[in-house]
Amino acid sequence: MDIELLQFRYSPYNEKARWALDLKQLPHRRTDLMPGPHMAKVRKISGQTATPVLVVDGRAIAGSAAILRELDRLRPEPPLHCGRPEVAAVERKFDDDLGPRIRRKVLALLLEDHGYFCRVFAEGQSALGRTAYRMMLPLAQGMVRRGNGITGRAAIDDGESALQEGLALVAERSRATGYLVGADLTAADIAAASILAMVVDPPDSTMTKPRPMPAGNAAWIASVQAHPGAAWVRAIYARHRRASRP
Ligand SMILES: N[C@@H](CCC(=O)N[C@@H](CS)C(=O)NCC(=O)O)C(=O)O
Repeated sequence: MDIELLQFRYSPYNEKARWALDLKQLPHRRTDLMPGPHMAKVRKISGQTATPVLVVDGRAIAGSAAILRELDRLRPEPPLHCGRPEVAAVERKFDDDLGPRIRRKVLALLLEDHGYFCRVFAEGQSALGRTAYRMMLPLAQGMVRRGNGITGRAAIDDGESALQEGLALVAERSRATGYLVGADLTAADIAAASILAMVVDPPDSTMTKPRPMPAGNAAWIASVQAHPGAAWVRAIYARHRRASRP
């Protein structure tokens, strides 16, 4: 079986797909794309532009939830329990509601420093690719803002509300067993931890942002660390996400 993941290195939805591939130890290739220039290639392969896209023997599967379901089918162990309604409901809450809202504030802060934005999103590219990306960013940033719904101050502030809602949700749901649904890791934990990792920034992980970091970003990350929900994200990463390759 030939498996390729078309991905952004720094993205919670791509992190979900990588996490599942790593847990299931499925041999595969990863192709790093940069937000913006990725569009033509991803559209050609999958008919839409969002990453991650998993290509299995030439068949493209788009969307992290669909990818996790497919990986559970292809390699059932360890199970992610994607078919359980409660797992799917928590995954959907993070994927479709909290994730896009939190991401608006994450991207708005990253766009305050174009050099840093490029470090985060163009890592792993050739020197030429990185330079070209840095040069096009002043023009491309409008597209990033529009594409992600960053319409102004209210949209950015709403990202903070969504973050607090997500942290409270995982702190509450994980109290009994350490996991969000039942007593084992499921797609619900992977979705929630990947999305909250954008701000919790678990140390030495595939979602740790490069240092040094612009002050605004560093202050935001520092402000959440004492929350029990952030402690849960760090614990899930330490226990279940040992991969070092983004
Ligand atoms: N619901 C989708 C969301 C995927 C998504 O928003 N991907 C972003 C990166 S975080 C992307 O590729 N955006 C660029 C685009 O849509 O063209 C999923 O779960 O995979």
